[in-house]
Amino acid sequence: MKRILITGALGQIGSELTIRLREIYGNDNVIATDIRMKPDNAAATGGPFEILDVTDGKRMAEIAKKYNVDAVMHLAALLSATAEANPVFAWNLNMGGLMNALETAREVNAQFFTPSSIGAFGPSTPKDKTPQDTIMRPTTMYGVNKVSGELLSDYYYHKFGVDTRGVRFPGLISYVAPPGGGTTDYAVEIYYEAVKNKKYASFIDKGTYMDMMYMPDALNAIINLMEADPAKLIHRNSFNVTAMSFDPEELAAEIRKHIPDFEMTYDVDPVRQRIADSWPNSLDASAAAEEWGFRAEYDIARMTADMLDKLKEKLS
Ligand code: AKB
Repeated sequence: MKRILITGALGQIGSELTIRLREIYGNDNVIATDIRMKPDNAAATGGPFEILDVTDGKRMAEIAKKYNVDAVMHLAALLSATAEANPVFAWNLNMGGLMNALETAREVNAQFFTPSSIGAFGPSTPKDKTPQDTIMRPTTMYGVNKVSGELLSDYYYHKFGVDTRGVRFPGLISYVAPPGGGTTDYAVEIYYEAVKNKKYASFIDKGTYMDMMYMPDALNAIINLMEADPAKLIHRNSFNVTAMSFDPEELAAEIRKHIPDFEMTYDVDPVRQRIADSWPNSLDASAAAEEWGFRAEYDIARMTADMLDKLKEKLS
């Protein structure tokens, strides 16, 4: 990777990934794109930035050619709860955007990354230590998009030789840019509310276990996978990755170690609860560890201490 085009660069992952990649590869070698400019987002102002609606394949290819990119990182997508509320729009945006990004990578002969998700699994998937290769029959539009995306990426690899790579991300937790419209978002909101108000009403019920990961580990996973020796990759789209699995009660208990009077209540959202219930409790990430050395640094304790420190600073 020398010159990288990122779509959705001002979103939850992109806001931090763009900056990390600019540190590694140089400011001018990371081209951030998003559907709108956010002047207060450092990813938009610290290097090249272009407005791009990912459903416009012609413009995407033009930008890739203008900057002579050799890697495309396609992050722009609707998350699970938003996709469930707007399934047709989600199909058009998530799949249309992905097709355009794959076609762009094929046209300019670029390496390709796009994230899949724990949402690619469904109720008939084994729930605990979910294997890398297993039943994938998701019951959400987001999940249907993610499985289709994994298959399409494999298709572009086998049919056209595009160097496609991907990971199945769990819920991603960060203090920089908020997620929007996801099922795992409770695990981000809880920290903001703990710092601001010392209480939180969770829209996901106690006893609901989902995989999670702190953003620094997610960024390392993307960069290490993209730099991995292709000869060592048996799997490509996509690798199970995870750092921890917890339910809302366990997260609240961890927060109470720092904010003893933190109060947790429940106001369960049936739509997001149904989505969460269809996802695994915990993933087996051993294929990622074996094939490209994936390893997470942050567990729930280390992540919570860092999140609360950083948020106290940010919100003061
Ligand atoms: C979501 O909740 O939709 C995402 C995901 C797990 O893919 N955070």
